[in-house]
Amino acid sequence: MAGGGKGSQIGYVHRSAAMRDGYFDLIAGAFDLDPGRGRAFGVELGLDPDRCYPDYAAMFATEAARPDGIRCVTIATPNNTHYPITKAALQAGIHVICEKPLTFTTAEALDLQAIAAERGLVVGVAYGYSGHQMIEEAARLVADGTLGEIRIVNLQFAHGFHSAAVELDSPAARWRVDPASAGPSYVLGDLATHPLYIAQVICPDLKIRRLLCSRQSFVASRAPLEDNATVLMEYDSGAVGTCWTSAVNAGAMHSQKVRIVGSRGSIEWWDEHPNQLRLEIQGEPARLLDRGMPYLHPQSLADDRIGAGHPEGLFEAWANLHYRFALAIEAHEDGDPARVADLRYPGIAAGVEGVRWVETCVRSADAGGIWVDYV
Ligand code: INS
Repeated sequence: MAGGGKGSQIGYVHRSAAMRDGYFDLIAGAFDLDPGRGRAFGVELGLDPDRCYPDYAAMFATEAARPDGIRCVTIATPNNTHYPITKAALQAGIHVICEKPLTFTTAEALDLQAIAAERGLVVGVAYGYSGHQMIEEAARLVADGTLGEIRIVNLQFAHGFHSAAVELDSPAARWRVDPASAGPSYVLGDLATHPLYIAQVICPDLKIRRLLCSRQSFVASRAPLEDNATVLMEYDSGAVGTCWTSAVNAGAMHSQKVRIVGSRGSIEWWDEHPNQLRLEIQGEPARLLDRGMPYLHPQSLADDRIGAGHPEGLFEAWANLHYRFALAIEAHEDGDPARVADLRYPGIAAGVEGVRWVETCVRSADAGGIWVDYV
């Protein structure tokens, strides 16, 4: 593991999800910019002190030379380090599971994609919510035509936790609003890429043709990084989309919602109630589909862990993705990546797409909120 040490918002979720099904073990880490604190953290987790490294470069060099060295690294660091750490890992022959957004620029993301392809390595991206069972069900309902032709994609990830300048007291918030560590955006990259990827999973045939973005910094000290943004999208098929993302939606919890509207009906998923999917067919009573129930598509039940009625949550969603990352890694190591061609997981292509989308949104917003082609 690189990053994810003391004070990290997400390190614990990464570790728990990776180890849930026994496919991964935590055996080495460069957990912190402060080597002493990183080492203490690793020892507390039960690691061999010799495998708690001062930095990622030392970890990759030493581990690559060990017969029992790490085969995969989780990167849970601020955004500005994703590109160099992922690149160094791939060059050392190590698979990667990286936080989003994958890089600052599309060019960097494409560079990683080329290296991963050349070396036959997996890069998984932590779009964790996409591992929820009901996202799979949503994808099946669109694929089997239940909704009819898709017309409207309505995305939202708008929490209220940063309605005031909490970054003054919170290191986890501070780097997110600093362009040096966060990159060209705050909420577009940090939040909106989650529902964006979910929409890609549910509607894989929709390709964005052009988009328009308007972004604001309601807490002025965050400028040029936005804490609120609205995006309009047009797809090749004639469908349209919107995405509202915010960290200043005062009073709201996560408010991550995905609504897909077709010519016959709509589905809606909300991450605060991830075990349910609302299905509304025009002219019929609305239905609330529940995780684990036999009326779901067999593929949606494939990941079922504890049967219907018991709430599953973020850890299970992330664990589902880690299970798929593990299958993908095995297939690549066997030299047979085609074996997992149908496996649905956020890989390098999803990482590239997220970065491309953010970059295009920023280009549109900074030109005054104009339509720009999505290329
Ligand atoms: C959000 C949320 C997301 C995470 C973001 C974070 O509060 O928890 O899941 O990806 O980085 O800022």
